[in-house]
Formats: sequence, structure tokens, C-alpha cells
Amino acid sequence: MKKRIGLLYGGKSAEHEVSLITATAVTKAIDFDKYEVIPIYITLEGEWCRGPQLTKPAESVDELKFTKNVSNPNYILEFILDENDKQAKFDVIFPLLHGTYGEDGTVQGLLELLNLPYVGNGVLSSAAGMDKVIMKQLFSVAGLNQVPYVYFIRYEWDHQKEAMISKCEETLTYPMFVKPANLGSSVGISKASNREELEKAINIAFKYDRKVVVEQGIEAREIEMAVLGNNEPKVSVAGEIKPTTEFYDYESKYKDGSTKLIIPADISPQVEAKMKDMAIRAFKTLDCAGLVRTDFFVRGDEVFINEVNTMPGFTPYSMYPLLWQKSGLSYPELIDNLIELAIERHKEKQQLQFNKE
Ligand code: G1L
Repeated sequence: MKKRIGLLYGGKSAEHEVSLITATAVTKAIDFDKYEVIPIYITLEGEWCRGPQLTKPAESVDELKFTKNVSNPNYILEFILDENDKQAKFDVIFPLLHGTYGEDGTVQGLLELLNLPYVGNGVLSSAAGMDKVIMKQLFSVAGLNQVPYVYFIRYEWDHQKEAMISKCEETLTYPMFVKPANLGSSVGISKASNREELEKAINIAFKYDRKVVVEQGIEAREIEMAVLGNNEPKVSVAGEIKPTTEFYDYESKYKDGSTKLIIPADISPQVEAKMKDMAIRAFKTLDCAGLVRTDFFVRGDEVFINEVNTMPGFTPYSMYPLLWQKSGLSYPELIDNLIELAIERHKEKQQLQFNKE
């Protein structure tokens, strides 16, 4: 019996197009002899549209765009829940959604309530991985080395600007990196080399979130590792992100492709071992499931954990799949693995007891 996969993508988010491109790539790699693939597209307006079963790869993203096919916006829920409709049954949902309503645990919560197995992280790790401050606090409890930081909310900034600036300057030295705490917004990040820039950077970051984190800027290499598994997570080789231009900022890093990925990264066995241990500890600390990409700063022999990404870039050209490819696991195999892990985790949960003896 073929497994029925619900490919969930699009979404009410800035990453809408990225999600579509990723979903297209997944249809090109997924084994149609093993899986029945049902596309579920969430429009930019947030409407859920189920497309017809795919029997071959989508040739372009446009093939995966559907328009609202029913007048009832809750149709998809009824469709998933309807026991009488054979079409309604999914064995696994593959959520390829970023940002609010996708990465922050809300979609995972919906799938939990529907009792459907789904690929990747659950509610807790998705939500914790979305908030940079919560993540740092958990890392700190786990004793994971990270760069110093401070954070505050908009209310504090509005009422005690001077005190917040002092908090930054007493704990950190310039340059500092200012970011919205919410990682779903891939915008609002800037570097500050003096007080004037710091104030400006904080104001920018507050446009995107009510909580802002200011991190110590350090001269370091950016190296990442991929983690895959549930109870016995495995770690890939390391990959380095090298800027190819002198001016290195967020835009150049993510938007115009002026970075190079070096896989495997040129690091000592000691540094690699340290990173592997930290990657596993971070995975366990956030109670992750399925996959996570762990990002580090490396300065000499010193390793700092920067963040984990519970929904990393996932085209065949993204760091996460490339790290596994160099570790001997192809993109189609990776997809297969993730689906199996989703089923395994769901089975384990089904065995739990929910009432008293
Ligand atoms: F389902 C997985 F495998 F957990 C998964 C889900 C989402 C892996 C990677 C992603 N990534 C994305 O959805 C995105 C970063 C491409 C945003 Cl649309």
C-alpha cells in the first residue's frame, strides 16, 4: 500500500515563494512508486486549497498554485477529518511552511489535534526555535557556549531608553548585532558599531517584533551542521558559509547569493567533535524531532552555538540537504528518512497513556 503524503506549502508569509520552490523540489525527488502525493496549498491570503493527487513531479511552481476550491474556508479541516471520505486519509503531512503560522508551532499544533503524523519538529521545539531569546536561555541552562547578549521588550525601550543602552554597553562591546527575537521574520537585522547606530538598529528591529535581542559581534567563521533523527539523532559533516564580498550583511548573505558553501568545512577533528556534541545537546535540549540545522560561530578552537533552525532551507541546493549529501544521504533518501521518522514518532506517541490506570 502506498503511503498518502499531504504536501503542505505556501502560507500567509514572506517565505511564500520559497515554500513553493521547496515544494516543487520535493515533488521532483519524492518516490511516486512509494508515495501518493496530495498537494495542499495555503494562499498568501491564508486560504487552504487542496489540489489533485500528483502522479509526477511538478515542472514549475505554477503547477502547485491552486485557487480556493470551495466556499468554506474550513474545508480543509473537514476534508482531513472526514472519516467516510477515503480521500481524506493522510498517512503523513509534510509541512513546508515558514514564519508565523508555519514555523512557530501553530501548524504543528493543528496537526497534533488532528492526530496526524507530520514531518519535522513538534509544537515545543518549533515554538522555542522561533524565539531567539527563549532558545538562548535554554542553551544556557544546557551549558552550551554562546556569545553574550542582552534583550528587552518594546515597552522597556519606550520607557527606559537610556537604561537599555547602558545595559547593552555594560554587557557588550561594539560591534553588536541587533535582531528581532522572532526568527520567523528574516528582516530587521543590523550591525551597530557605535551608540548612534545601536539606537537606530534597535528602532529598526522593533518594527518587526516586540522583543529585541542584541548580540556580541565577534570575528568568527560561520559553520553549520545538520541533525537528523528522533531518539538517536545523527549529525552530518560540517559546512562553512563564506562571504565572497567584502561587504557582508544580511542581504548579501541570503538574497543575492554572494556566499559560498564549503562542504565539508576545513576544521580540526577537535572542533568537529565539539560541534557534534553541541549539536546533539541542542537538539535534545529543545526536544527536537526529525531534523534541525545547527549554526555555530567558530573562532580558533572556540565554538559558540548561534542558533538552531527547525525548518532549514530545504531545496537540493540548500545547506541542510547538501550537508547530508556529502555525508552519503541523497535528497530523495533524506525525504524518505524524514517521512519514516514522522511515522515512528507518531507511533511512539500513540502508545502513551492519557488517563489514569
Ligand atoms: F518537514 C521538514 F522536513 F521538517 C521541513 C519543513 C520545512 C524541512 C524544511 C522546511 N523548510 C521550509 O519550509 C522552508 C525553510 C523552505 C520555508 Cl518554506
